[in-house]
Amino acid sequence: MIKQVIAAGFTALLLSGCLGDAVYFKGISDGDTVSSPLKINMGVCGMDVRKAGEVVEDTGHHHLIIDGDCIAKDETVPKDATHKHFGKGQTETTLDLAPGEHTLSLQFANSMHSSYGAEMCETIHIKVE
Ligand SMILES: [Cu+2]
Repeated sequence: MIKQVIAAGFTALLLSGCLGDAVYFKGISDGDTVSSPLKINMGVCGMDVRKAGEVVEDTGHHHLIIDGDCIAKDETVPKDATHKHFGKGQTETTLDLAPGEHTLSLQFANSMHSSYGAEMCETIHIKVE
């Protein structure tokens, strides 16, 4: 039984890139050296991507926070040059980043931009050449 659960977990991991509720950068890992413009693919497990507007449980949209931290649960994600909202349900984007070290946080939030908190956030540190 445990073997089947573990096997199912690995299958889910292979198919989706994560286990349980989480967000993740597809194809970029913490510590990577990258070039700009940088193509970003955003993934989510355990929730569905939905356009901003109507609040539906366990759905939301991605937010990219450039050189900033994840947003605490239930706080509204700010909207400015370093807090990008993907309220049309986008799962990919391209970023222009200055050379040097950067932090990227991927934050999932509901249709009213209310954060799902650290559980639905991933932060990576990258170096742009
Ligand atoms: Cu938003």
